Amino acid sequence: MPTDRFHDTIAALATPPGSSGIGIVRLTGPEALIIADGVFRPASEAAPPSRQGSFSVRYGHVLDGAVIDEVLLTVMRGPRTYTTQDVVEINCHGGPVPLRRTLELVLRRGARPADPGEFTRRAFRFGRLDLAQAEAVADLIAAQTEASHRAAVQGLSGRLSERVRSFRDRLVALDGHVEASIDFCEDDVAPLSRDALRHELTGLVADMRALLASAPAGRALREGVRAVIVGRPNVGKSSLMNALLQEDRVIVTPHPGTTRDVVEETVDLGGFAVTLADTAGLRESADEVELAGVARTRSWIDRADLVLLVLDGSEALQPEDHRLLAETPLARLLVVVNKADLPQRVEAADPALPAAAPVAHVSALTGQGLDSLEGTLTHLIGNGAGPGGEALLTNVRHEHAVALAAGALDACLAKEASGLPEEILAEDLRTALDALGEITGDTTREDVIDHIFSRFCIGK
Ligand SMILES: Nc1nc2c(ncn2[C@@H]2O[C@H](COP(=O)(O)OP(=O)(O)OP(=O)(O)O)[C@@H](O)[C@H]2O)c(=O)[nH]1
Ligand SMILES: [Mg+2]
Repeated sequence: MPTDRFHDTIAALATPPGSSGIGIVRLTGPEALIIADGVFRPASEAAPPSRQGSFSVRYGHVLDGAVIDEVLLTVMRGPRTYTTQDVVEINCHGGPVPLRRTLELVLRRGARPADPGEFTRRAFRFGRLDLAQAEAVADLIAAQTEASHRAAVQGLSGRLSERVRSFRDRLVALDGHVEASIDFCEDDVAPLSRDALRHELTGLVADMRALLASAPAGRALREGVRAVIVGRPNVGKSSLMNALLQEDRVIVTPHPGTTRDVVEETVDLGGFAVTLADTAGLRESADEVELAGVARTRSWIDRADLVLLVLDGSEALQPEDHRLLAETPLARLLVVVNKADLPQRVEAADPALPAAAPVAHVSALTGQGLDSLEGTLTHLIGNGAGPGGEALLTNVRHEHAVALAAGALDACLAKEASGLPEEILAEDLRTALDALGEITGDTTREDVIDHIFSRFCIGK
């Protein structure tokens, strides 16, 4: 997209088509105020839009010979606007006819129809948002769940961009020192000792890897997490489900085989949207209905992000327990030893429990140990990172770029260790810089930027 396109005036509907209380025609660009003057007549003796104060609203009419609509018109003067250019928003009645005719009128007066995401693209082009923040705007609009909404707000806050920029600043400084060792003409930057260079590189890689470690938490925030509760009959799976949901959602009875079908419910655990699935107890000899439930449970285990394998701590482990312990992939396994309120036959250090999987001792009946179980769960989901505070990688494109940068610095360290000259090291530093610039948009190719903005709706 040629950049001079950003210096003409664009207009679009900022609200969805159809009928609504109000609908907004939005304009931005150098001619926005002049065009507004031509279509809007303020009520009483008020000044026309071009002489209206910034961030003020006027009541009046949109006219095309005759009155098209009774509206409120807001003027926002650049540079402190969304696009950094003058912005005019006309709040029309939200019917298709007044909106269409108002839009047609401003187009006739010299505005051109905005491309999808062009308002935000201007915000990016003129430095009000970086690319990561612009992507977060699209994510915010597309967010369907509380969790994905939270991830988008996080991105929009610019915390990730700040973190990435601090990496870039350190790399630029490092590159300056390395260049100085190559070319002594630079008089204001001192070359760095190899020790200091190694130290700074190692620190940078560690910080980048720490950010990369937040990617699972970012993904979990954006997409939510599926946790399946499995175990043999009567161990207290449904009781655990109810305890985690804090409501009597599923039926609990003293009879094995109570739950016949999978029951799903989403709960907020430590800021993550966790979809819990209570399943039918797994055992070999069972009736036809139960067997069908068992088959479904197995497919749930295959698709879950986490498997909560419930054992009855008041009984010795049985062949079904052993089989489940052996069958569940360790990386996704959390062992829950239930009925901690009863005398225990399964101890914390029971050799049958896999040493590499976390084990929680709880009582679904009394609530004992549930807080600690929730803590373990959110820790597992977020890989140690959580939705608050720190910057998170919530976007695969960003994750890929940080991994590329960290990889380049690893390569740089390896070359340094084998005594290669600064000229060679500088190449890796520049690869890392370019990779990081992909996130904020400093080095992103125009076609990639086009693709990112093509996902936006018109009017944003
Ligand atoms: N003492 C004690 N009893 C419990 C606890 N958790 C569950 N129970 C009891 O164990 C029995 C079975 O509980 P459920 O939650 O229905 O067990 P389930 O694993 O869902 O059983 P199925 O659906 O048949 O596979 C019920 O009588 C519960 O009250 C616990 O922590 N302590
Ligand atoms: Mg049950």
